[in-house]
Amino acid sequence: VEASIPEPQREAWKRNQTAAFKSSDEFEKEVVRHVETSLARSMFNCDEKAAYSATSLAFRDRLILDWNKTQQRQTYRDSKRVYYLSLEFLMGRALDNAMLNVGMKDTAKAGLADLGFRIEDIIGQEHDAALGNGGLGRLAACFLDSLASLDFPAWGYGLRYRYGIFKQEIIDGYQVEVPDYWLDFNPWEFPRHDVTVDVQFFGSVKKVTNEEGKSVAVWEGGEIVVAVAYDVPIPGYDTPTTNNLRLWSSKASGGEFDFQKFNSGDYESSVAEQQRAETISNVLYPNDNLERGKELRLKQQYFWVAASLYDIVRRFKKSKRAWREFPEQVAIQLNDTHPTLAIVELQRILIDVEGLEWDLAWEIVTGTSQFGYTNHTVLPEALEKWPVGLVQHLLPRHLQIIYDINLFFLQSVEKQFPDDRDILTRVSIIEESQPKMVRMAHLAIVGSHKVNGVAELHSDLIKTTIFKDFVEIYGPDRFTNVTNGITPRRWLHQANPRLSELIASKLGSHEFLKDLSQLNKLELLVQDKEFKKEWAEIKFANKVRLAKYIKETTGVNVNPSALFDVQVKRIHEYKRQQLNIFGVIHRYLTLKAMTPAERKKQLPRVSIFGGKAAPGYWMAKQIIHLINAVGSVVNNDEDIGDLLKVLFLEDYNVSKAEIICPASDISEHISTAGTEASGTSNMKFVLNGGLIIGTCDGANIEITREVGENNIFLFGNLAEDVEDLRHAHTYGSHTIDPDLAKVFEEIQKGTFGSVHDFSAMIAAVKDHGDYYLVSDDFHSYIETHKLVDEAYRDQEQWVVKSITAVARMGFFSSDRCIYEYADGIWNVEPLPRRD
Ligand code: GPV
Repeated sequence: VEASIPEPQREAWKRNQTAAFKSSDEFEKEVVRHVETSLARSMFNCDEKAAYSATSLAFRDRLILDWNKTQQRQTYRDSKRVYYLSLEFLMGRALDNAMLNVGMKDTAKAGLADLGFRIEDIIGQEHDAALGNGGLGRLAACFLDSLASLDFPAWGYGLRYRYGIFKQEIIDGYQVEVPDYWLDFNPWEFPRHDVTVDVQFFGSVKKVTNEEGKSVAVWEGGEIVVAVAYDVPIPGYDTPTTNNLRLWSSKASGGEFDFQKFNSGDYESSVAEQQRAETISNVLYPNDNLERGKELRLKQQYFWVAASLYDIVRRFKKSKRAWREFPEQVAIQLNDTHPTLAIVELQRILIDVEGLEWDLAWEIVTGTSQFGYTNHTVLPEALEKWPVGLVQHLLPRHLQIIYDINLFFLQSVEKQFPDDRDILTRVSIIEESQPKMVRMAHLAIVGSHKVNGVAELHSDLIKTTIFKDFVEIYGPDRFTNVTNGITPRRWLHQANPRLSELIASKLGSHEFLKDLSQLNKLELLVQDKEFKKEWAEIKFANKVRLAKYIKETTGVNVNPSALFDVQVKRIHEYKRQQLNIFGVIHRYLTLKAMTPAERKKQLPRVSIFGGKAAPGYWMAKQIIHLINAVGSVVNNDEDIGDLLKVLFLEDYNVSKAEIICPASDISEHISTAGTEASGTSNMKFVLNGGLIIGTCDGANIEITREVGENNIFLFGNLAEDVEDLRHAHTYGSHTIDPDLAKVFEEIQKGTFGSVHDFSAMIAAVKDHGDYYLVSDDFHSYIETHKLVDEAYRDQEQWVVKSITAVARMGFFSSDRCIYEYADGIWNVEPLPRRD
């Protein structure tokens, strides 16, 4: 590449190469330069926001230098790349992460102090990048961190939503949604106005005969929306590798058509067209584990998939390789079924644009290590289906291709199972319902070479329930498991710096942050008095920090010596925050029934909740209301005092999780067995020295295997018994647990206000079959909480449990996940810098 540039010019470029800052002096210079030029301010009006902006720009400049070199290296080496397609990337804040990953936080701290700022205040200025709902989006963010940290040539592709997940306010105990407009100043993105893709919608398909006498499909008419790339640098930890997250933004194609309208005085409608185009990337759909089948959502999906594939193909074509080599150069991971149209779009490009024959094209599309599909749920309401009519209208050519894919697929199934008519109906990509629907999961399985679940139980469940027929058809090898993980950089080093430093001091280095299995050496120290003392002190300090935050945001005083019991995650009936709050009410009633002398012997508890409800999920909103209603009674009851406090923390997000996770003693992961695919916050809490109370569900099972049964509190019915229990509720006699019945009576007395509001929650258990088994698990839940209390009284032993559990968490690093995907699904190698 270099050889094409004449020597003298090359010299001039080299002489003037931008250098990254190395000292705090150089860093300060950069900050001041950005304050004075990029921000047009000065010493006299540089507030914390401006200092944040300038600091971020200084770091962004640094990242871009590494980013350029990484991209050059990847292009030059022309090795296989991974493309992670996700509609959600829940990144949180970038500055602290960038400083830690490039190893310059101390430098920045000194520099900022010199200029009169405290680094924590500056970090706190940043608005979270909240382009995701919950676990699925955060998993994508952890994977990007691991991919870069392990030097994999990898790109993330997503949408640049103008509005991320809404901001939650609690008003009179109810959730109120406020738009999250986060783009007014975002120093972390690079607009690439020169990187655009035209994306077509609507129109019709014509069959024409080409010069070679072949009949080909031409998709014509409709409208064009332009995708503009915005690039976000993703720094790896302790490596110069800096990967790219490319987010697409939609804008109108200002073509001749617009001008005609404009000239003919139709200004308003040409503006309206522009606005319509821009709505595509306007807003993140705020549903977690739920698909509502909105047309705009399908538009988002195709817009993002078409732009990303065009980009991927464009990059591949630069290498001048034959199409057959595409699966050797490109691995595409589908984060749930949202990007499934990529399979159809690639087939369309190959046959309609590149002129390949169907069979050859389909061989490439389904090639080994081409598409992988990750499933994240078995809940039927979350499985995507699109009405055939809608797909026909929006993407007429794609519907034809889907029908052809289905035809060939069903023909082969028919050959394989000639005596089984029903299997065809069951596995068809088209559901013969009224209206007919396209089943995206079926399309994803047929088009991918590997399908994975996200924890062992979940991966077994998909093979035996929702995708059973496909195991018969393709054999068990198409299905695999990759248990989720989390990045220890953000979730230990960044969120809990003191614990990270203590561990580093004992292990002799920070290497464990890149090889988390090294934590196991901590087990040798569980009897070290001094170490245990420091360990406990750090947990206490983290609880003090959270108590301070609680005081500031809710006005409630909590005692940091109390047992902190945390459940933070999206509000969902299957996650069972209702079980938790019913348990809290039971505790309250138990305390109330005691004499003051008995009460004195009880262990103080702080019950902390947080999480958003989808705006249209009425029952989830009632649960939030009940939690707040219970809090306002319990927190003001003088009989109770410090013995029980109930808090709902507003607007739970990534940056708040970084304060909450390190401060928990016990956290709740209490989904109905078989419903939570994996869960990842369970891992975050244990990695920070908290224990968990949980059901035998998702990754809880593997956490138990790793940390040992003595270091976790399990309760409740097993997944294998759920179906029978549900059946018995509906067809047998259904009796409610007596302790739970007392809780219901208390609510119905009006102790917590609005009886009317809470009646539906009670009816769901009493009258509507208790689908989530709240009553079945209640007794076991209460008994297990008693064990938690007892165990916590023995602080010495509790700390031993805490250390032991952390020491055994190495498996849950997202680095381990990435190695498993790279090996078993993508067939890609890392590309470290050769110095
Ligand atoms: I489907 N998940 C999510 O956050 N949103 C969704 O729409 C769907 C799944 C979650 C699962 O609920 C978690 O169990 C899992 O840990 C996470 O995806 C990552 O795999």
